Amino acid sequence: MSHISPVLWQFLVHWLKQFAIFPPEASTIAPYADALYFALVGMTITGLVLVSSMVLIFSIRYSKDRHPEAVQIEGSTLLEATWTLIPLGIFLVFFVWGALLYFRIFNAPPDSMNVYVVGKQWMWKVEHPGGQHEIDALHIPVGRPIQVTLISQDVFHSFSIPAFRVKREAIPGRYTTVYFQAKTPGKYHLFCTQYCGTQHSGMIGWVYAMTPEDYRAWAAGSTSGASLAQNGERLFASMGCNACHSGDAAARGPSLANIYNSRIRLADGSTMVASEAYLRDSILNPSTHVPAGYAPIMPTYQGQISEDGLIDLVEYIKSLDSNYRVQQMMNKSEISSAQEAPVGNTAPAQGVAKP
Ligand code: HEC
Ligand SMILES: [Cu+2]
Repeated sequence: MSHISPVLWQFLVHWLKQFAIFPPEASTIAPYADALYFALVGMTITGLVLVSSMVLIFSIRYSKDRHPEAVQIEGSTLLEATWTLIPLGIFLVFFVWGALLYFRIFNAPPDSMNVYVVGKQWMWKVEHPGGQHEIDALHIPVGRPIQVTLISQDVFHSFSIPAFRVKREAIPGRYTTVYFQAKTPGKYHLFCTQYCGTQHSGMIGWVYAMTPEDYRAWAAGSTSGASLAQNGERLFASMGCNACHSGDAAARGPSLANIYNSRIRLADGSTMVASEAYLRDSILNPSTHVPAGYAPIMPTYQGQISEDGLIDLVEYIKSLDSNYRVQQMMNKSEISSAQEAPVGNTAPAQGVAKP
């Protein structure tokens, strides 16, 4: 088709690729999402052609000129069964196909690297485990599964990277996650796709997918010197949490070591898994789930800690898990060996550079 006009053709290809109508397939999931999308469009067009050509044919065949006298046609069970069962089959195929894809998109592999993203009127704040902060930008390595843990500081936002075929709501008061793995290094648009106030349209940013080496260099160069867990440790001390959570048996609050991902027995006899959401909730609403054997004396910290601070505290409590500590140490040694030179007395980026 390029003989029409090379310039026009180039323009069309460029426009389709660069703008939201058909962005590049830059993540591992993108071709699968597109396959489903095109199959749906294809089926819809087939249905459209089928129905409109039948309308046309019947309106000619049963027109007033050919059939001046109306004739009542009684139903046909076979015909009705056919046009019920065939579409039912088609819809079930799409249901199963869509569900399988959904599970793939929302279940991050266990080895994925977690990045926190806080939505806020009108910006995306990104926090890497090594303590790198970014606004309206997200640096990630290609070829590695990335899990984004989202939360909003005010209203509903929606985190969308069209080139990765990823979209997930950022909800106030609740962590949601989404996962992707970038394939091609490059710069991709990041949008908020939920109307969130007057400057919603300006809530855009860039995702920088980098080679693992470039990413490692970036992570080492942009660290603020303290990981999220280290910031959390500081906050834990300054907010007086360790007055009650000192870890020894006589303390008024339970020890927080190793509680992450463990099953907590509550005072009412039920149990709960101490997820990120559980930890965040325990700080803001301590009386909602009280662990067995403790009096509900912890004060609420509602309105006193920002979402960023809560992320730091949650990461700190997670770091009290011995396995997590080991993992952090391993990442740390990997990053320093990758740099081949120590970075003075600032702590190297932790937990970010596992290739
Ligand atoms: C006055 C003492 C006190 C202070 C201060 C305190 N806590 Fe607590 N905390 C408790 C007690 C008692 C419980 C268990 C009963 C409950 O949940 O109310 C608890 C429960 C928790 C839990 C849930 C633990 C579990 O095993 O389910 C977390 C997480 C937690 N606190 C974190 C914090 C953080 C973070 C701070 C500081 C911002 C803090 N606490 C400050 C006394 C305290
Ligand atoms: Cu928004």
